[in-house]
Amino acid sequence: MISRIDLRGDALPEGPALRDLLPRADFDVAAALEKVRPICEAVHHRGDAALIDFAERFDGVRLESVRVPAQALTDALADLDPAVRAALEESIRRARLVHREQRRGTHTTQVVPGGSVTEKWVPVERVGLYAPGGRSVYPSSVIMNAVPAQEAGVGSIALASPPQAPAFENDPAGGLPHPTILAACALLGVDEVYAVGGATAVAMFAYGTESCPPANMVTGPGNIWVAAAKRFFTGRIGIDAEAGPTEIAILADDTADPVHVASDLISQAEHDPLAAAVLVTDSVELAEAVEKELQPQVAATKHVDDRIVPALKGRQSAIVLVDGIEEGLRVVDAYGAEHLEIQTADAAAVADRVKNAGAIFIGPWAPVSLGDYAAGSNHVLPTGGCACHSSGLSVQSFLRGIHIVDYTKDALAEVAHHVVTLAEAEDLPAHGAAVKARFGWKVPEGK
Ligand code: HSO
Ligand code: ZN
Repeated sequence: MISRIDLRGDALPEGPALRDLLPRADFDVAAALEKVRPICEAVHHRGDAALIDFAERFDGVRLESVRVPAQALTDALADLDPAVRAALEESIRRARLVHREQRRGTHTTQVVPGGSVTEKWVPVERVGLYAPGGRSVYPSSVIMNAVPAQEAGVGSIALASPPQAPAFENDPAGGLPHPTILAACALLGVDEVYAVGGATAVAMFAYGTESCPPANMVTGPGNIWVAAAKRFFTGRIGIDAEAGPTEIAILADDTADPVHVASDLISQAEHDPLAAAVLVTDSVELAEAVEKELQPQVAATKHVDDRIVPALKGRQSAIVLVDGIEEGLRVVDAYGAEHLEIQTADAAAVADRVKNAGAIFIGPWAPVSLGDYAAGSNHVLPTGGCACHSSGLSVQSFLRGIHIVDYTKDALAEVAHHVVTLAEAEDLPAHGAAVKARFGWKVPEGK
């Protein structure tokens, strides 16, 4: 069901060589880029008409308009199962608690008397959120994208999600995004919604169309086409990340419960045949018990043949055996998992030493699925090893820091000779002249 990589015995290699020993899915965004280019160009040139044609081709429904009427959101919320509504509301409440505290205030540094630099944080003006349809209808992801944007103070938030094909003639749900996505939007107060999917949604937000004003930034999960479209527009708009298939790594010792470890590996394998489930352990007994435990748990769940089995059997998943937790830490740092669980003795102390992970889950009572829905943490996290340089989605993702430089004449005079010296060293005398011009073309005496 899952392969083993045995790194015991010899000393572990360093850096990239260690990374090469660890499993990872192929996720070739560059190849997909060429295919999304004509789609993006069509949206650029033909606007809404292109979106409507692509919806017919990809989603099997001919839309009259891509904008979802407000009434559809109200209806979806009214029809939502009350238990799902209560769970979504609690998820929103907890996410708000955490994200509200991420807000940064304006800060001024007095560099010298009369010379200060203030950093003010300004929200992105307009953001387009994407919520996939099809296999991944995740209202929880709508929450994880909308809450940090709202808490950052983004003034204009729109959401796109693919229209559903009508299930029967005159199906009222045909042509609208999935009803739980619409209901989540209603709960969050996101009322500008478009029935547009995949790369075409990213293109709509990037260029704008007759119905949809352009956005400054696009965030949200998606398949490889969404990732490719985000790469296509990088530089023109802001993006969160090119999210790849989900990953769970678990660092565990012989104190871990194999039933929990197996269920957590399966929980993320459930997302995608390319999802990665990696157990790093120094305990052969645990490895064997987990291998044994996977069988009955997989047999008892859903999505077995299309996602879980291919994900666990894929080259991206493995049980990695190491000589002790010290080595385990090196392995999980080299891997840089999107989600990392620590199931060891003294798990908090071990977690404290981890350098690379999107999010860390400590001990037996913090499974990744808690974080997926209701811990208050964000579940939009760096994948594919990007955790070594990037963070998960946060309020900060939607803010720009602007430096405000405020110097008096005396404060400028004090440092003018350094500015002129550096300008000359860089062969940019006009830079120096811009300072000298303020002092009768002379360099003031420095202190
Ligand atoms: N684990 C996914 C997020 C998700 N799980 C949505 C359930 N629904 C990526 O972090
Ligand atoms: Zn998940």
